[in-house]
Amino acid sequence: MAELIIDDLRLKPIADKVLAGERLNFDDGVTLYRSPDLLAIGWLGNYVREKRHGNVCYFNINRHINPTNVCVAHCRLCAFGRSPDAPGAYTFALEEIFERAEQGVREGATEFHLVGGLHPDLPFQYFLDLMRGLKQRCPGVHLKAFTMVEVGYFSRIAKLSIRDTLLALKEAGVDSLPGGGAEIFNPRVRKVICDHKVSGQQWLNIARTAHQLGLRSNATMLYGHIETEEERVEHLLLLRELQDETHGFVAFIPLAFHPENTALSHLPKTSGFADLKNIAVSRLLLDNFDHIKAYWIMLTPRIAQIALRFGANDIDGTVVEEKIYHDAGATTPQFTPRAELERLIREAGRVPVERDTLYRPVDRSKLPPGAPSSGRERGPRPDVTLTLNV
Ligand code: V47
Repeated sequence: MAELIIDDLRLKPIADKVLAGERLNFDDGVTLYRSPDLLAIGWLGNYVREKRHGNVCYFNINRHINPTNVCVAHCRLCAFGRSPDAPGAYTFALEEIFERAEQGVREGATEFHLVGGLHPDLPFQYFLDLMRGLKQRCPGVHLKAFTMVEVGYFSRIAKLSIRDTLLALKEAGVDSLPGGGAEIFNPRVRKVICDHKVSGQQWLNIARTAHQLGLRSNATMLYGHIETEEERVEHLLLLRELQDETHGFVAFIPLAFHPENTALSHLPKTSGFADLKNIAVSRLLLDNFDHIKAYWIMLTPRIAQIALRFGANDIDGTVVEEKIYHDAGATTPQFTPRAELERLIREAGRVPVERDTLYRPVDRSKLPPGAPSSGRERGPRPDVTLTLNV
């Protein structure tokens, strides 16, 4: 590994700790965020990344499915949610989702990532039927479904405890939970960007309960809006504390705020500098998380590729259909074929490894007969736009 060159001398004691394998504290996190010495911070993030994962970079063959964009929360950060009668509001009938899922299986997907709006009229049963139907039709595919925010909402509408809501979801087929809805835990920030969502404490409690029930999850942080450096560090350390307790988090994904078409559209987009800094600082602070994901949809493939040398060891998957970021002005494609993900990874000097949701390598020669030999090679079929407005 090349030599570490530090321009910002405030980083020296932090570098010493990282090289000695010592845990960083709150003040270290704030210093890292305030320092302009991105190359030194990236070097340290990469050091930790290579110690854990060597040259390997993971990707997966997945498909995102958003059952509905109808949402009662009306978060200022969001461009995806709609009122039931607003133009563009949609809710898929279960059969439409099954059709998309079966297409995903034909394309070699090992994971469905399912998240959606907080719908005022869909009963909890719709989501249980959705999970059961998917498991029945696509038994080999991992269902990573419903954020802590959706679980909190289901528990309210079904009048069940969080524990019973999670147990019902697990029994219906949910295998793990995605990391969304965490945003920034601090109440000052939540009041502005997502005032009707579960609180930060509730998000953490739902994650804790899920982990206790054997459901693993991811975690995210939405940066680049009104949060301070201290609030970011506080968020990361709360995740680290819960991870010490449960070891239930699989991967952490820093998410860059996209302001277009949101109530915060006056805010600037994040810079490449901030995106890479967030990858590296999260790698350094989250010493008990195995995986840091550079989600190419949000970062762009260009920045995600560089992130593979700043602390990230995963570039996410093929995705196929993405609405949350594209409604908020993302200019990335919605689908990147396997070969292109592998090319991006190799060009960054890493070795691409296809993984499943829990980071077990996927051996396509061992998949059941009829499964695609190498995941999807061709682009998605033109979209099916059968929608049901309820
Ligand atoms: O929870 C919403 C964020 C999240 C905007 O777990 C926005 O593997 C930026 O959580 N600008 C959903 N961000 C995405 C997500 C995710 C993505 C990929 C992988 C995984 C995983 C999880 O997107 C939301 C919210 O934090 N979001 N609106 C916006 N305008």
